[in-house]
Amino acid sequence: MINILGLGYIGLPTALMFAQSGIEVVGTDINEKLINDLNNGVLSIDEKGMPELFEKAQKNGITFTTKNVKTDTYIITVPTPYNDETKKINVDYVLSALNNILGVCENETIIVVESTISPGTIEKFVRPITDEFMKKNDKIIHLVHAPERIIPGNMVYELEHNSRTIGADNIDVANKVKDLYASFCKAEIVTTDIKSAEMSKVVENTFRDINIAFANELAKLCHEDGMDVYEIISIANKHPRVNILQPGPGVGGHCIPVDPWFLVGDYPKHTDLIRAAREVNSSMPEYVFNRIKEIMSENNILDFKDVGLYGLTYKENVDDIRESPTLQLLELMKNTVSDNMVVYDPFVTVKIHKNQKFNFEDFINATEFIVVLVGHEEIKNKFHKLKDKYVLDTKNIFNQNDIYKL
Ligand code: SAJ
Repeated sequence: MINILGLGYIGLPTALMFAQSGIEVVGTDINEKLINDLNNGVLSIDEKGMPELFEKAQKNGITFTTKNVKTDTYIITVPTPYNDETKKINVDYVLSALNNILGVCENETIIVVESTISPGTIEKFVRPITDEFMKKNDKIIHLVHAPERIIPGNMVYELEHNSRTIGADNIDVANKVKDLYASFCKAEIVTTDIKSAEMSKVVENTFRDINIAFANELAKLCHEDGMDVYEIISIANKHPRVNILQPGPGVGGHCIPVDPWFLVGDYPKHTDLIRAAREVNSSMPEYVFNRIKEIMSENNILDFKDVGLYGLTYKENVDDIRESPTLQLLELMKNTVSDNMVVYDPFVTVKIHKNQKFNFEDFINATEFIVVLVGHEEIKNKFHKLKDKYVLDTKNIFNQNDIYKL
């Protein structure tokens, strides 16, 4: 039986996937409401494939609880934020899950950390605790790091089809965990040591952050000199060894804007490029704000309440607002007249801004200048409703001539 600790964006789909494949699974989370909802058949993540997966997992007997469960295989999928000042990883949630496991686990237990952790985290923070526990209790604990790679928006598909990495101290344990993941993962599963697994995960997200930062920097300089950044990227990408990502209003979510900081925090002397990329991406909401003001003054729009921000989530067609560029933009405008802008997102039904609309028509009717910050399908399908409006399209989803771009 596997006990999965932390039923968020990664833990829940992973738990369901194991259960669907016929493995006995218990999902644990400290959030009582979440556990009650799951036990009552209410899913916390709205994504394609999830309802069907949930149904199959329920049929196979998955259970959810706030308690610690006695077993020999645990997977930790809790958040790993960073400390704002030092930029170093905050492992509090991982260590709290670990201590809960050690309170109940059996001999020869395997503890898999799936949460993204900076290189050396297991060695520095986890192993001292398990070593001490093994000495005192005469029980053996095997530590494993098995980072995930799934992208919100396409998680069910990617769980099955993306390659994975298993980092362990010896090949027997690595193979045991590999077999477990192979119950649902059809792609290659690579085995390595723990630190290489930790580092490769952080490197993947840092690579993407740097690539997006390059695109964002290009967007700024192209705008200054009247060049079309999208056309230039598209032409450059025809080179067989060039693949530049897309500029945008900033980088959100809780992976890409977080993981590079772990490296900056731990290796400050060697991370000039990584830090600069983070800074470029973090500067984008402010850049968008300046573009909004430029366009307002060009068109004699005087009142911020005539401006509408479309999209609050961190990217298209998901309901996750963590670290979203729009929230970063709203933070910049807080306590100024610009905070009178109107906001709307079809995926966000809770009130997070004083001038929020909950219906597309109300949003459109209330505004004269629409700033598209997220390329949800909804706005792509309703482009015709924007025909009498000024539009700043920060995601390059429209190709009409009179649309403003970054
Ligand atoms: N973005 C751009 N330009 C682009 C691509 C993305 O500005 O060309 C922005 C998005 O709008 C968003 C942010 O970047 O605000 C991040 O979105 P994303 O779709 O690039 O990635 P995430 O955060 O949803 O998921 C990432 C993925 N990592 C990589 O692609 C290397 C995913 O595979 C990881 O599993 C996930 O982080 C994670 O959990 O670490």
